[in-house]
Amino acid sequence: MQIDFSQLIQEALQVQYDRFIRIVEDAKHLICRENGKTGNLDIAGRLVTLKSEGEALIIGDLHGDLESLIDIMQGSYFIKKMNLKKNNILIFLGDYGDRGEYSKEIYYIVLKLKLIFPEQVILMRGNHEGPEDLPASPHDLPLEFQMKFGEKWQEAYSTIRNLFDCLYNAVLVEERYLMIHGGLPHQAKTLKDLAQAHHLHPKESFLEEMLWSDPDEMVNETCFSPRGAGKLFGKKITNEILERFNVKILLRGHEPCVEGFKINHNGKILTLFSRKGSPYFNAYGAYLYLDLSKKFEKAEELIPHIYKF
Ligand SMILES: [Mn+2]
Repeated sequence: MQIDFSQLIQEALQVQYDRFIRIVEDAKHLICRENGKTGNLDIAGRLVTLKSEGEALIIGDLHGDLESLIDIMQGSYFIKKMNLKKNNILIFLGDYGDRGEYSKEIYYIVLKLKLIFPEQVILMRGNHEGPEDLPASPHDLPLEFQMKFGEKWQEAYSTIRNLFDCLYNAVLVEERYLMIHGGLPHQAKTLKDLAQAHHLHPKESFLEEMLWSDPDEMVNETCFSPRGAGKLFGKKITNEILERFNVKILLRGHEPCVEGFKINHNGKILTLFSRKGSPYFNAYGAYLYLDLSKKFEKAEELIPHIYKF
């Protein structure tokens, strides 16, 4: 389908309550029911296994920064590429809203993209889309909804919260990558632990760690995170878990990076942060444009495929 991205932005900026709710509801029905093979995606629980063919555009945290999303979509020509080939996949690593003032527009745009390209867009869950007992702070989305939708804001808010429960916990590209918003769940044993992390929560800490944890160079195994949720995890955990799932590199978002990206744990982790401006310090945002058929051993080899803006 041909879509005009600048028209989609205008639509998002002007959207009224009824249409917003309809898009969120439609996306919720679509995403929550996704199961089994759909195009190049193979879905089990909330884990997507992706074929190692075609290309992927991978976008980190946006946090309400509409300008960065526009820069990425226009700079990458990826909508055109999705139109050309069904195996070109757009992946968002989560954290669409809060902090910037265009949270609702970003949600609208990514959900609309999912509805237009159902087999080619993967929306992952960030800690700002987490379960209600793990609230992220600041959480500006309710306030944005109040200003935009007036007294109907609560209905809009509970509708989008239901959708959050269906966003994806993890994406796996066999023998290559594991994608998770925050970090590696240090006691995960099977792919089912990743796929069912939301159902196992809060009994098991898998989901909390996947949404909230960060890699740390000083920690050996795990330790308490200053974020108050999730953990800091060390190289030993990274080596163990990546080996367990037979992948080389963890691709994640969650942490602001001065250059828009950073590498941890001897090239086994690449962090992407795809928004700029206040309240963060990073001079660049970055995204990754990846040929999924190629095998890379270390995150350093991905640097030529990272685009900074
Ligand atoms: Mn985050």
